[in-house]
Amino acid sequence: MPTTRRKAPLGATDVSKWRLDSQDEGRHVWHYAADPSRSSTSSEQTDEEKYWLGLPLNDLTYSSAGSSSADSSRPATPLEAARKGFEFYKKLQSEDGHWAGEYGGPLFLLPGIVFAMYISQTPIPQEWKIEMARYLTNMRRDNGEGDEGWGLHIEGVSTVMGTSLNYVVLRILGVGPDEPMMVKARSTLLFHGGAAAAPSWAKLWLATLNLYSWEGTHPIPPELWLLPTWFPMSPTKWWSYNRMVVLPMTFLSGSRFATPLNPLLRSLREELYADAYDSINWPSQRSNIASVDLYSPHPALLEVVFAVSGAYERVHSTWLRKRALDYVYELIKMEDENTSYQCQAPVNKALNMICRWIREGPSSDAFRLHKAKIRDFMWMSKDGMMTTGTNGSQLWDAGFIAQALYESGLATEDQNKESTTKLLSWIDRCQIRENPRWFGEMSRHASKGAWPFSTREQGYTISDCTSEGLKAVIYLQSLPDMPQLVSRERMCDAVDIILSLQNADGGFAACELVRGSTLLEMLNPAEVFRDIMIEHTYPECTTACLTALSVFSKLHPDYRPEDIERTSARAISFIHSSQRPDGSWYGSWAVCFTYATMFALESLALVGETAATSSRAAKACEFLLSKQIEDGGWGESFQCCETREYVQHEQSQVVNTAYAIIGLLAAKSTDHEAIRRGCRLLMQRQLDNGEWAQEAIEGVFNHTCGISYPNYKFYWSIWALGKAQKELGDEGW
Ligand code: LAN
Repeated sequence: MPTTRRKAPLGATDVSKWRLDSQDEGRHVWHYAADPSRSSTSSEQTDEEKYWLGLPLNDLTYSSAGSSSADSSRPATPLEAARKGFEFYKKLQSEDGHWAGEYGGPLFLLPGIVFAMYISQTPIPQEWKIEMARYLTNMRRDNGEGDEGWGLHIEGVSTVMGTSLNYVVLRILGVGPDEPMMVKARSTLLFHGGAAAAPSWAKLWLATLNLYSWEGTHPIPPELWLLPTWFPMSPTKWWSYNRMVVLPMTFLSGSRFATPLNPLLRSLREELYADAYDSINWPSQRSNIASVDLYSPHPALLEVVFAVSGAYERVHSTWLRKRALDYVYELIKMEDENTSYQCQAPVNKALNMICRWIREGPSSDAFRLHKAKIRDFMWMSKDGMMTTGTNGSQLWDAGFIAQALYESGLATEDQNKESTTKLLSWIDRCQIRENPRWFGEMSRHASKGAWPFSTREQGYTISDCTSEGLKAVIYLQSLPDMPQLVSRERMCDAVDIILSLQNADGGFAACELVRGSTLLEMLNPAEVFRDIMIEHTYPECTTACLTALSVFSKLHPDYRPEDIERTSARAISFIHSSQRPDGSWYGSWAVCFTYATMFALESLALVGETAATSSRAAKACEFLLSKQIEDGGWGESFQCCETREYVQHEQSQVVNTAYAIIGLLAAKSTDHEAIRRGCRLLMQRQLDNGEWAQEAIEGVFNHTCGISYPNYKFYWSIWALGKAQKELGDEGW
């Protein structure tokens, strides 16, 4: 991660004045004390707020770095360390029972929000401007020539996409072109070919801002949406995140909307390019993508499709275009209404907001409602203000914390009762009770009974979130004196959803069934990502579904027993078939092999396949053991996700170590000493106050983009430590 705490050109706000509202069903809304309409800002900052802002906690016993801890005695056993870890972590729990968190990492999300506000002339609050500029100042790379801009994500090298978009953001926020960091960023940009060589998503944003000619982009015709749903290329068969982003993109591309020029934009036209703007041969830029950005080059078939769409654009019927744009607009409206204007993720949130503004204007209800939900994506951190990957990771974190507490035994300890009861009640309220209003029209998978990744309001079904939510509820409700909040009927609804999500190969994808052919990946136009055209099946999601079905059927053996048995058997064969020759599994949603291997080993353990009984589990254990390093830990580099090969991180990582321990325990590995060494590393890394410090970025999507899961260091460590002592005994630590 880039060095933080640099001097930012617009300065900094007083961080002690920031407050987080997180009581409204887990919505996260940061606001600044200077706003007189908020009365709560006069209250003292909570530990939750202080922690995420990087300030010392209220009880200084729990403040990290340099504080004199009252309880600086080192825990003697893993369970003591887990208990101490949770004593700290409990302080960060929101009043309503969930844990908030900084869900940042990608560096192409803040630009979308800022551009949407700029284009629609929505004032950006001054404290946001200051803190956004501070964030980008802190996240800028500074590694010499060619790497002094911004990457795709906070740990990635400078790219044309990251640098061009964030440079424009800073100029909009009021940073001048002569600031030293802007001069450096510009030279990085020009070194890689200037904004002319931007990837297609960045080209589209720049064209919308009138900083790129639409002639320089491959047209994405809105008529795509008029294709019949049985047609192999129909967007209804795509991965839903891709589908929902391309939807407003076709609206903008099909209408060639460009914000009117003004002096700032005119100046940017000069700053972003190596050549004079008017001299650029735009059509020849369409497939010009800087090599530093290029992860998925355009397949030959895509170039053919682009040639056809380019030709079509020249001859298209205005009548059909109008019909297509009207239909696309209807779909945009439905996505907005289905998600109460949260949208599926901030990319389509920002694009939809612009489309609504173009059609209905600034004073429309739709635009007003959109504006009100921007705040859900703006997270204030110690480094400044960022845009988050979704409106948070609330349910995902809540589900794992519950299981970590249950499996470590901490859930039954008296001092944690209040915390676990609140957690259960939050997870209960987060379950989605109905399908969204426009669910058929939007080709959505059913969501009644599902749990989402973030909040119930956002409302998209996710297979593994449904499963983790269900397991968490069943575990917590099994504890003495816990209220029985989620009924059998509601658990059955969740099970119906899980069963409906299995694919032909036995595996589970993220949001929906795999609908399209893998050949559609040959049409992936987003050069910076891979495997985004259709859903794919994953060992992580499959394990979550399988284990949830198993935990549920122990509680309610009479509900759909044959279906559950058949589904589970097929899921296991997916886990078998996705194992790699070296014994590992590749992880798509976190870094990387240790993560997926942990999940897969849990699946195998369910059907009795452990190191002693199954060559598959034994091979997986060998793989894990071969990656343990001298200090007892495990550490994977982010490069694993990109190269799909194991690359050692320079340093062991708390989260990888925890995954490996949990995996080895699930497989009943007989190498107890390796597990103990892993635990000792986790204990050494624990600070005197019980917390663990932030290490490398934990998450990933689409193989290239890092995304932060800062809560992982807490609950995976607590889980691994607690489980290790439970299984290996109290002695010998
Ligand atoms: C997520 C975050 C959570 C993640 C898990 C639950 C961890 C995973 O097991 C299933 C897939 C899922 C739900 C997931 C899918 C893609 C998301 C939504 C993200 C990585 C968070 C951000 C990302 C989204 C697509 C970002 C916007 C970028 C685009 C390419 C549209």
